[in-house]
Amino acid sequence: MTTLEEIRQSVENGHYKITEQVITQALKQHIPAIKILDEAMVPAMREMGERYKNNEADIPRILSSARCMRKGLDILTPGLESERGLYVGTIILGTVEGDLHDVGKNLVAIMFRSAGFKVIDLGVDISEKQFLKAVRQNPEVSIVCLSTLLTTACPSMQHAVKALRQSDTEHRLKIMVGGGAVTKEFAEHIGADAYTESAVDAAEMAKTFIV
Ligand code: B12
Repeated sequence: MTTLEEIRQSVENGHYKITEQVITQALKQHIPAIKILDEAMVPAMREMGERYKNNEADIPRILSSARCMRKGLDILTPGLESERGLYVGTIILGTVEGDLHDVGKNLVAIMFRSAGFKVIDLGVDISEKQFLKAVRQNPEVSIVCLSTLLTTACPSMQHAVKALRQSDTEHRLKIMVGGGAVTKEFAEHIGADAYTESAVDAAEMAKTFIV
């Protein structure tokens, strides 16, 4: 089994100590952090998502895999950050009110950081008021990213986007949305500037917003 396959399997099995060990080993073998993320960790989490959907994995199992992702990302972050270029800009990021999912959001944070952005990560269950406050307190922010995996939290996303637009009288903000519950059509409908399916594409797209 290759090192990447071992990482993938450890995330699927939910063994975070093994994930940490094998990732450390992979970095010693000079496997790029981005490759470890894209080719082992993200596919493993996707696979667990599929299994959960088909009732082949229960919640404790999913949480173990999510913990592997978190622990693994902690080790990968310095590598991803050193693969980046110069400072590009600042973004605010959060999962919208009513939604506690954070694996995808954390990946978005990592991808933006590795693309050279400073990321102000507000966390999960973030209300429109909290987004607005963060924008007010951080005048250097040019992009706000909202995430949701729950269709029941889509109205919160819509309200937050509307409130951000209304408060942005100088038109300095770009709003990006994503997460499993979001589609391109929904993003257009609520007036977001961009939607991408993956975190890697999100950071690439964001760069095009920065002149
Ligand atoms: C892990 C998980 C959980 C964990 C969350 C742990 C954690 N810390 O995040 C736990 C067990 C806690 C959980 C709870 C619940 N969950 Co859940 N969960 C999942 C699961 C299996 C995987 C999600 C995940 O981490 N995916 C991997 C990441 C990498 O993918 P991602 O988040 O989509 O992110 C990628 C992109 O979307 C994108 N992206 C993400 N955010 C953003 C933002 C921007 C701006 C951009 C551009 C891109 C972007 O980048 C990422 C990487 O490329 C999914 C199933 C699935 N197929 O997704 C269900 C799922 C999301 N959960 C679901 C549900 C219903 C729930 C519960 C309501 C269950 C319940 N009855 O209690 C609760 C809700 C709790 C709450 N209030 O939030 C449903 C949602 C259905 C729907 N459409 O509304 C799903 C789809 C399962 C299902 N098929 O039914 N869940």
